[in-house]
Amino acid sequence: MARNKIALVGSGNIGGTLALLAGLKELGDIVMFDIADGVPQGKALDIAEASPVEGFDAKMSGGSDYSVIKDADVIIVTAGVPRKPGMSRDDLIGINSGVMAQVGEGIKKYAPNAFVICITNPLDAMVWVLQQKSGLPANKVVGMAGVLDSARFRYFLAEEFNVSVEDITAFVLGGHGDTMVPSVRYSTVAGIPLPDLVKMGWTTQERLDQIVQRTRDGGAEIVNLLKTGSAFYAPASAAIQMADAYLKDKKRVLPCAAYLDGQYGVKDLYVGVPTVIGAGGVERIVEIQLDATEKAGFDKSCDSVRQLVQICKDLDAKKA
Ligand code: A3D
Repeated sequence: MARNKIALVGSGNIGGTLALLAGLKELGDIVMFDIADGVPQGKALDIAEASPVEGFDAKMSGGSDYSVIKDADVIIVTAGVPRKPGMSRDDLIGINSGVMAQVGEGIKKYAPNAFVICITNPLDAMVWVLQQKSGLPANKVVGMAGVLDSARFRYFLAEEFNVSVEDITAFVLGGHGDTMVPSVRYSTVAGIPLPDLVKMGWTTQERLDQIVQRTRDGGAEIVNLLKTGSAFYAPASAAIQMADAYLKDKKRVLPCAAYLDGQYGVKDLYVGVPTVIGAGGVERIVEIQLDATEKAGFDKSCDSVRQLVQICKDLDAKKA
């Protein structure tokens, strides 16, 4: 059986980490692409040279021509620019929407059967552009944000309760930005919902509110520490989990930026919701009953994503 082919479009900080993780997990052969000629080739060779030590078999290659992504099974897109301190994700829209248009064309031409995971920010708007420009079915184009946001939430909760990160499930809805909606009542420690843990005296509502806010600001916290770019280890881990779910048909229930066509009362928008990911791509959108506060937060988040998508449409119309 031939190995799967994983194409990484963008070979910067996240792209390099993706290649290493995909190699270590033996997800398939990996091809890296970037406009900065030499970088994808150099990183691919460097990681290939780690394979005898780490004990994994995967072909690693790189290039600057879209033909290298030909017939990829999975494509993970990080091409574009990241944030610097003082910038919001939305400040990236002018440059990155143009990049998504190019990447979409490349995917349409060379890998129309791929499962595409977008990471480039501002995420929910960029994955919308990527789906439009690639012409791939909406269930095969998805955005990574929820797995990362909920991982951050889980990590902060594990620290608060002094329990294993593995025993915490966390649930985050909405766009990847300041308006994201971490759901307290659907997040648990070994099945015990957070509001019950407050009643049990494990934490206070005030502490939980602080953790929710820290989760919302999780990206900015790293940007302010690094000063030269944004988070890359955890974002790469999150996208690899999604790729793994698709390649192994695991039917994982993962929060992703998925295309909504009426679910949650939203149409023609990518936004973070729980999904089932398996060999069919996004196989199902899990529609939970939102309470009034969650619904208000979710609607506000959708409005801000809608505004960004409109900016992308206006930029595209100007170019045409
Ligand atoms: P960085 O290390 O700068 O890598 C980006 C790469 O894209 C660079 O190597 C560039 O040369 C390359 N590139 C630029 N333009 C093009 C193009 N037209 N075609 C192909 N390649 C191109 O950034 P990074 O890896 O740290 O981050 C990549 C993206 O992910 C940024 O937009 C970040 O904002 C975003 N990001 C998203 C999350 C989410 O949770 C959604 C988290 C962290 C970062």
